[in-house]
Amino acid sequence: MREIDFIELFLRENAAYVRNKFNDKSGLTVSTKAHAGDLLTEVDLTIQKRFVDKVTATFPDDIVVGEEGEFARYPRPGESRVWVIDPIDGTYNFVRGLYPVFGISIAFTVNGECIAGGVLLPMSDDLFLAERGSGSYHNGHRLRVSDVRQANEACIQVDFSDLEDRKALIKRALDMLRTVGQLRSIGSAVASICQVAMGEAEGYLHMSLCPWDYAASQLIVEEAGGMASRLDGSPLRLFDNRSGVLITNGAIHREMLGLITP
Ligand code: 2AM
Ligand code: CA
Repeated sequence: MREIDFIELFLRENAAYVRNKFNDKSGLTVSTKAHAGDLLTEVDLTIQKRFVDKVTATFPDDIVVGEEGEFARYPRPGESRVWVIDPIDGTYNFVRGLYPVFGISIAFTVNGECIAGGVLLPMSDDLFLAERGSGSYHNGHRLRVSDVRQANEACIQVDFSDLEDRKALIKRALDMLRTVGQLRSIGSAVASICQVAMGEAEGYLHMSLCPWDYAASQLIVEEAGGMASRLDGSPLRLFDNRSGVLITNGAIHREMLGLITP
């Protein structure tokens, strides 16, 4: 089975489970991780476990890394075919019922490069798929970033994940916050990045993302003509122990980098 088809099948098969859990949270187990706003639910764990089991059954030699538990690690030397899952991106939104926007994100990587990626927003049934070199699609329609060329006309999304992130954003991105046309914060990196791919927003800035937060959506936005980098403009790679992420429609990328303090 092709990896992109495997991703699509898994996302479609699990959408109803996540929707049902969102709609009936009675008895839902929720715990905290790094801080009070960093939540973990049984849904995150169940989706990740279902995915690991399915990869093991279909591609027995492949590796899975992901946000939760022992899977939250980088690939080791020699581990080349690696799947990267964020079972629920936007867990806080899921638990609180915000908007409601959250996504399942799955990337297939070879030697640290994403080859195929998929994001599903279960509540709105938005499915994003991309294969390297073949474009990206939203519910079957080809995606293209917007052609907005100036930051003061752009809609930029940020996330205020924890206190350190907020301090870093204020310290390094105040000029950006004061310049851009519109600012939004919806609490799901994958949803925000896919909005850039759709041309609905022009950029996404986060001071500290993990690889599973952007592995799939980076490919989706790049295949739609967008651009992704670290905050100093260097290439955005998956497993390099760095964390700042700037994703844009490409046209405003250089201006945005100039609005971020080194
Ligand atoms: P998550 O829901 O998978 O944890 C807004 O919080 C966005 O930033 C979400 O996509 C969230 O992903 C991500 N994020 C990254 N680090 C975070 C942290 N320490 N606390 C909360 N959210 C974090
Ligand atoms: Ca998550």
